[in-house]
Amino acid sequence: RRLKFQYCKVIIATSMVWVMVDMFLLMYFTDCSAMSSADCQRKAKEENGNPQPPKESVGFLEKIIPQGLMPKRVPTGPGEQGRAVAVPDSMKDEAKEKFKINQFNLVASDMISLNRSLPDYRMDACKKKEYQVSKFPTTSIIIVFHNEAWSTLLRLVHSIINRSPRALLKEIILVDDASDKDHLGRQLDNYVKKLPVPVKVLRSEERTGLIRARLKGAAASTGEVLTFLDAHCECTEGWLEPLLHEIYKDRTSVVCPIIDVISDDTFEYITGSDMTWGGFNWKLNFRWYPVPQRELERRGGDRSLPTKTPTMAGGLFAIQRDYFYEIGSYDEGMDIWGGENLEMSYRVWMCGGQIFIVTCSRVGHVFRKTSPYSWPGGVARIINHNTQRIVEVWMDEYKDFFYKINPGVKNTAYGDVTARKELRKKLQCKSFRWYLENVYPESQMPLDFYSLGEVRNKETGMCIDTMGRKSGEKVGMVACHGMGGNQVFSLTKKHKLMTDDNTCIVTSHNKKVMLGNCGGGNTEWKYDQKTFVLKHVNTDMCLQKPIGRERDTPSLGSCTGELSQQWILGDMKFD
Ligand code: LR7
Ligand code: MN
Repeated sequence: RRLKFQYCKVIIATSMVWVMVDMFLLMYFTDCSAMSSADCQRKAKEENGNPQPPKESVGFLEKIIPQGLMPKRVPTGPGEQGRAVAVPDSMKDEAKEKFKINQFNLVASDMISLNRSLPDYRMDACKKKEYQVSKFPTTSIIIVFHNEAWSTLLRLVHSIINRSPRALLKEIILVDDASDKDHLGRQLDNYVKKLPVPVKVLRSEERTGLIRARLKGAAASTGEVLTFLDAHCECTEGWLEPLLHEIYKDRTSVVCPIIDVISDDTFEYITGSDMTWGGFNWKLNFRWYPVPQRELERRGGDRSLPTKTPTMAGGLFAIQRDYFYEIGSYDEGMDIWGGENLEMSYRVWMCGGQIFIVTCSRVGHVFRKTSPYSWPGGVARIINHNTQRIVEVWMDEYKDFFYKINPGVKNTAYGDVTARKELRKKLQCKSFRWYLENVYPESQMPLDFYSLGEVRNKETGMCIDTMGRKSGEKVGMVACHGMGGNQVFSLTKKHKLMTDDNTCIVTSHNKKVMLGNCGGGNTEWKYDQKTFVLKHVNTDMCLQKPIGRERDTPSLGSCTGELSQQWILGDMKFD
């Protein structure tokens, strides 16, 4: 009997311990890992459909449980483990309305914990790498924002704190570019004071644009490396070490993580490919393209090694602080948004540095379809202004591609670029041609070309026009408008009639004139500058005006050399 009593006592004691452990874990699983218990309760309410930015909150459990000892959470809340969030039907109207504020689903974002968990998305080879973290430079993380939402901005800050080695994280610098939202004022100042990492909040009274805002952040930084992030990102496990590793090895390396996609609708975390790199087209739009075979081979097929990239997207990268200034930081003459990423890409490569996508580092970014904020002076004016500053300083004769396709831009003022030209001279930077030959031979800009501009038929006076169509569709022929755009073609020295976005004039198997990929077949044309004839090499036939019922597309015919087969090409440079 006594034994039985003892036995009962043990059971009671054990159950009590378990109840306590349960309570502890329950609190934890409700995902309050960086909140006071009051905030935790509020959070639970929010997750029940009353999203509000938390007023105040402290690094609660993070403070009492030392880093590294945190138990692995069993994530249950909305969006945990990077899952998509379903906005309840009762909130769909509100979600639709609030989408306009930031051009993403704010209601969905507000439903997700600021500490949401994410899977470890790295490839196995990356997880196995061991880094000499103690030797690495420290970093300041610079985040500029204009009217960013509370939940996206703070979820980013929490993801940095939760997933970066504390010893490497010197500080986080938030640069408020003249936001007018209440939650980004004193509420933000108070919130960040309680975080376990130093956070500086800098404010601009006037809207300066992201370029000058980043310069302001950089000037206030004390870390050895500057890491820039857009304000609506989330960092994943192990994101920082591989970036700093590259800079530690070579201070002239500018490094980007793989930029994964956070859905603007559901906030699902969707991994991007490690097989894309950055390029650009004639309009100087930044674009992702497949990494060419040559670059895969350079890495010996090891996809966990950093990929050299001709350009970077611009929002997410790390650079050694002194090197950032040595290489010319940013062009302070650039306004609001746009172009600074290509400017920096050309500058770094042409002036002796290099740019990598570090495939072991993954950071998510909310990609938006349109821009949510105001563009003082108009979108076109700002982008043309910034882009002209790039082409005038860095692109040498290749700037013609941009101007031909956008002739109207020449009328936009772009300010004074002499200081940037002097920088280029002082740093003894190489030519844009060198860049195309050595860094970006896959570029859509032909190294050498005979002509650049309209392709005008001598008999009809009409021009070839892509009509905005794609590869595989027919080519148009309409009145020449002299406004560039879809009527700009280049006859390259590889004898291709090329237009923007790697599209060429080709012929189909039934001898129709079509748009096609420049890397495909049937792309060669020979121009005779005396007879003005454009002969298609594979068929030995000539390009001519539309015939028969097809009145709006050029055709192929047996070569006669008559006026209907004669063409004037824009800006001819035959030698
Ligand atoms: O006036 C402004 N002031 C700001 O502080 C305008 C913007 N900003 C902030 C803004 O709040 C955000 O944090 O600047 C950051 C970038 O602005 P976004 O998010 O509107 O830009 P984006 O993501 O559409 O654009 C990409 O191209 C930009 C060109 O100037 C910048 O380089 C962005 O950093 C860049 N984003 C990325 O590279 C993420 C991946 C997107 C791609 C491809
Ligand atoms: Mn962005």
